[in-house]
This record gives sequence, structure tokens and C-alpha cells, in this order.
Amino acid sequence: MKKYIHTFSVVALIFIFGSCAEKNDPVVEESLVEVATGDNGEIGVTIQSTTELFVGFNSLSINVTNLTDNSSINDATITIIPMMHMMTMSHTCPVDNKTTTLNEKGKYNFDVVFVMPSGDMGYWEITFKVEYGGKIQEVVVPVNVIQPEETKLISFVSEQDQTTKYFVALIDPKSPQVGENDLEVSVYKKASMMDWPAVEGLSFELEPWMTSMDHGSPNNIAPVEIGNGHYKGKVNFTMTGDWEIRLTMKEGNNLVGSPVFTTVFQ
Ligand SMILES: [Cu+2]
Repeated sequence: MKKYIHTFSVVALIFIFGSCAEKNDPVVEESLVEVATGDNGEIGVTIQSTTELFVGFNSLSINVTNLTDNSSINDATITIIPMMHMMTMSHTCPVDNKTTTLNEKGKYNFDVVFVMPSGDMGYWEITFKVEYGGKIQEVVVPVNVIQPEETKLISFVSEQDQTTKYFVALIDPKSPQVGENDLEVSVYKKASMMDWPAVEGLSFELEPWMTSMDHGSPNNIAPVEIGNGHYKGKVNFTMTGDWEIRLTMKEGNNLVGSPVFTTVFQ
């Protein structure tokens, strides 16, 4: 037992010092802001996120309240359906987990990839189906989705069939800096207006490029599949300024598309 404790503390120390040395990976928990609320007279739903909602990959934290006594409802199973209502039609968008229960942080979490901004073209609503106490309640919450300054979602038609529409969301880096940055993307395709499945089994090539100075960088790791249509790697920026994250996306040996994300940082 003593040996076990000793081993444990050494591992813990390595972990603590290891984290301090890793200056590109601040372990700061981002604070949440309220982005939308709605209720059906009986229960209320509050949506929080780290920023206002944008075209791209958004992590939503949901609180559900019983309006009769303002208590939190923590034992619900929640299903969401985001929907954009446009002039002549409606469509949904990719959701990583359509149904969830309370997580260990005391939140209901959903990862939603909005594919268009709110505006003249149409508006977004999220329908929450909240199942608890033996019944299902529905709450519709209107949400505003902005187009961010730097594009976080790229869509294109497959090079293979010239028909299938793919969507690649840039999840990380969120705030790029000089040196090694986590790189994470998730990929979806539009099977129909109501069906936007994650795409698995892809492979990537990666080339960061500084266009203004016409050079790349060494020590990059192309994103590899981690499940659920997510792919993770490392991108190395050798200096501040403007960078392109050039990706080549393949299915087997076949090119699907070449999304390029651009970022500028100081
Ligand atoms: Cu739309």
C-alpha cells in the first residue's frame, strides 16, 4: 500500500509539473455566458456557451428549471432539434449528441454545428424535449447565430461524386499562439435537410502556410480520427501573423476536398 501511495505521488507530481511546463495549454476553465432562454410555462431552459453562438462547432451547456418552485431539474433526459426556418424550407444541422443526461459537472451538454448565420435568410430555434417525472415537455428556444470574423466552418462538394456536401468545423485552436497548438476538426455531410451525419474513416494531410511570407512550418501532426467524426492533430506556428491551415481530406486514396482555414494572431 505504501508503495502504491509513493508511486501515486510521483505520478501526481509529474502531472502537476508537467502541466505547468506546458505553457501552450492553459488549464483555465472558460467562463460561460447566457446566450438564450425559453420556457413553456412549466419548465424553463437556459442555454450557456463560452461565446455567442456562431457558424461552426458550439458547445452548449443547458440548465433546466422547474418554474413552479425555481428548482433545477437534474434527472431529465433531453433531446434537442435545432432548426433553421427559411423562406421556402427548414433544415436542421449536425449535433454530436442529440440526447443527453446530466454530466459530472452538473450540466446538460450538447455540441451543435450551426451551418448558417441568423439574418435575412432565416432564423434558428432549438426544440428541447425534456423527459422527466414520467412525461415529456417541449420547450422551443429561439437562438441567434452570428458569422464569426474568422471562418470556423467550411463546406464544399465532394471531389468524388460532385454532389455530396461536406462540412468541416474547426474546433481547435480557439486562440492560436506561437508554437504547437492542438488542432481538432469535425466532419459532417448533409444527407438531407434533416440528417447531417458525422463522417468517419477519413484521413488528412496538413500544411500550415504563412502566405504573406511564403513559408510553412515543421513539426506538424495531421489530424487522425478520434471517433464520432472528430480528428485531432497538432499545428505548429513558428511566428505571429497570418496563417493558413491547409487540409487535404481523403477517403481511402480518393480526394474528398481541400478545406483551408485562415487565422491571424499577434
Ligand atoms: Cu439555412
